[in-house]
Amino acid sequence: MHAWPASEVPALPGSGRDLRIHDTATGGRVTLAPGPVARIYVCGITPYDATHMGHAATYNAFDLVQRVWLDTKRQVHYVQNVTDIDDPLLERAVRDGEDWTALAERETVLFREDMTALRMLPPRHYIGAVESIPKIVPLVERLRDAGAAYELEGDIYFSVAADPSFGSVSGLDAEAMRLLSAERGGDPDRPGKKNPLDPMLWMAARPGEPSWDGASLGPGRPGWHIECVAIALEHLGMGFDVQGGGSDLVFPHHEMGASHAQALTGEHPFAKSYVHAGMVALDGEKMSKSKGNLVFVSALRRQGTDPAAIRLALLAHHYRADWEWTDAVLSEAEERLARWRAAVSRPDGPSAEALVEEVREALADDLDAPRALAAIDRWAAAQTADGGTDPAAPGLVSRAADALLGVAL
Ligand code: 5CA
Ligand code: ZN
Repeated sequence: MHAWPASEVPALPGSGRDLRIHDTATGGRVTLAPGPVARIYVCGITPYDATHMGHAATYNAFDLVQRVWLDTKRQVHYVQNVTDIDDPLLERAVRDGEDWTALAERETVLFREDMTALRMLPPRHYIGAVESIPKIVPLVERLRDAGAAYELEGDIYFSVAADPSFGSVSGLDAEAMRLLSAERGGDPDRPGKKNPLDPMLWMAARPGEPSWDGASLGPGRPGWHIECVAIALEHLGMGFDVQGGGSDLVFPHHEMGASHAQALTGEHPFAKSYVHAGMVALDGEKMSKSKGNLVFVSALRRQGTDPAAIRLALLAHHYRADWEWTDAVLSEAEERLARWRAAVSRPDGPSAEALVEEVREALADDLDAPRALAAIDRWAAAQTADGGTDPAAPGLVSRAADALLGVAL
């Protein structure tokens, strides 16, 4: 699949700092030390509805990771998937009497437009689950042949017992895992499984549902976790720097993905760090396509909301916090955008070299975007109150907001 166009990342004087970030697997702060090419995999959308503020907040967090790395003069090898075949997508297509491929295509097009408008830097590889099936099938066969997977009434399950480090991403106990598995696409109560937590790798063709050639597996379609593993291994390999997504993906998705990859390769770890964004809520509940309590990026854009204001609304919250979308969040962001634009439109201003370092330091410190915004707020306030004499300052602030935060002033 093709991704979306990259917005320009202005060059800044000096160099950024290495990122210290919260790693779910160790439960603490780690200093990432990528090579000259940093490698990141971020789980993409399931395209059965439009991009909502929760998705946008999560992609904003990983866009900041990419921008911090670019500012350290590294290249970034970013891979993102599209879950373009899955139960909820098929259910929505049936509900609306629409062809599932047309639904997935339409929502993916809209997602690309939203990401472009929000100045999210595109992945180098943007890969669909369906186009990856020829890569997935041999992986499932290998797991089965190695005894790490077994058949149950034609379906193939992964055996979590095959990975000695199973549990090391989420650190959850068996009971918590069982509850989350039932909630998030697993089938812990299906009789005949070796372990209730074992996830499906390959689902034998069901009547009336799409299926693909599975070679020795028979016709069917892939399980969710193995899709992301196949794409990550193909384009990044083992031991990449960051596996990212929202906190609802910690278990089972990222736990199972790590176990699949570790059982396949005999190597550990799948990713060097696991980074998770908090959940955005609306009216007290997690924004989710299944519940329908959604604020869409595209709907706000259609109403004429400046995408830079949407981006500032996301940046005003720390990526690990759970937070609530409200109209006030957006209007505060619109006011901030107006203040910043007024401040950078003057011919000179207070010197901004120290400000750039403050923004760099805030982002390197577990992506503390609210602290970065506060620093720019202070510069804009000083500009308004006393002005300044540095003719380079407004341009530098404008370039820093764009390069480091993706906000075009
Ligand atoms: N296709 C899978 C990942 S392989 C998936 O989870 N798709 S999704 O469309 O449901 O979510 C896309 C991304 O947005 C995921 O990283 C998910 O964790 C994140 N996300 C979903 N809802 C929210 C929310 N309310 N707040 C923050 N992030 C969210
Ligand atoms: Zn995924």
